[in-house]
Amino acid sequence: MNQDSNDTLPTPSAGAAIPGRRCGLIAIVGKPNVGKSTLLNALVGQKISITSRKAQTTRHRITGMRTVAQPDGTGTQYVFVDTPGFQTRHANALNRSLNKTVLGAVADVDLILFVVEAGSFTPADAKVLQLLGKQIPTLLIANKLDNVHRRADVAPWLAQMHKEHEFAEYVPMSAKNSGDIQRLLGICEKYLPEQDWWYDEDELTDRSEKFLASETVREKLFRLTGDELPYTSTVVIDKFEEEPPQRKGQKRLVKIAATIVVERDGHKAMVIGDKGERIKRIGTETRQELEKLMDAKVFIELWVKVRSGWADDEARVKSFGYE
Ligand SMILES: Nc1nc2c(ncn2[C@@H]2O[C@H](COP(=O)(O)OP(=O)(O)OP(=O)(O)O)[C@@H](O)[C@H]2O)c(=O)[nH]1
Ligand SMILES: [Mg+2]
Repeated sequence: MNQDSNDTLPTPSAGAAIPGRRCGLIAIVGKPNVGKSTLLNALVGQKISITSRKAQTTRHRITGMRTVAQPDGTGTQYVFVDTPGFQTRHANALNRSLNKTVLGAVADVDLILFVVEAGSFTPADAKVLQLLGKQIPTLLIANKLDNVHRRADVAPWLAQMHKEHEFAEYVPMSAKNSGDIQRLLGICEKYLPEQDWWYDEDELTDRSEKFLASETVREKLFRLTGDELPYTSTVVIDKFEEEPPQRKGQKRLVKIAATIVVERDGHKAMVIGDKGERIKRIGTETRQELEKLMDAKVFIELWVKVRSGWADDEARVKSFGYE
């Protein structure tokens, strides 16, 4: 069962050049936890990709669009692709699948944003960089600049990066700074070809509401369980039903049932929490966020199931919707 049939990139329609219109694909790539999804959300202007302070949050390719249109109909459509953090450590089935997603996403893009943490370039960063072909223009995004306590340290580090690696441009910035995001949009624009837009102006993502629902549960799970819950948990949507509004002025109703799949009985107890308190909170926070995102009234029911070893099991990883 694939949770979303949308794990593919848009197929550019023969790319007719439209004067004054630009459109293209920009992949966001890097090791886990450097801020790729935070960057995607800021560039799109709306949260569509989940984030957390733990590594391995993103597990799918997630496309987010931003269209900057001029009154005369010209302008630029940026199609950003968020990817899982590239895994260099454990080679289980889940990680192999995540890496496959990354490699698939960088193949046919116009521009790559290679994200690292400002002031740091580790062997894990080098490994990800190695995967990227030299043919596609690549920007070094030195993110989390706001975290660098001594700004004076950044200049020599950047100089070193200039010397050792050939990027199209070097961009020290913070995904949490709106001025930096505007500047980055300006930089990206010139790498996009002149052609018509692929999506409607107001489209933000090609992902379904069902997919966003499962991701939101996963984000709350990660955020509310502290460091004790390993990353080998996942979420499966068992039911996603919509009912139209009963009366005018009311919102539609979305009924969701989801199962959180964990590896061990101990993990199940952690997710449920004392007297069911934690799972209740996961449900409440998910519902509040989805009601805003979907502009609907949401009912959500959560279950927890133990499936030991699922992340090592190729077939099971596939059955949970991974590539
Ligand atoms: N201070 C600061 N924190 C940031 C910035 N960008 C992201 N973060 C934080 O870094 C953590 C990881 O962010 P994510 O966007 O989930 O990182 P990611 O690269 O998508 O992670 P994976 O999907 O696991 O590979 C979160 O706690 C973010 O709030 C930034 O510019 N400054
Ligand atoms: Mg991410």
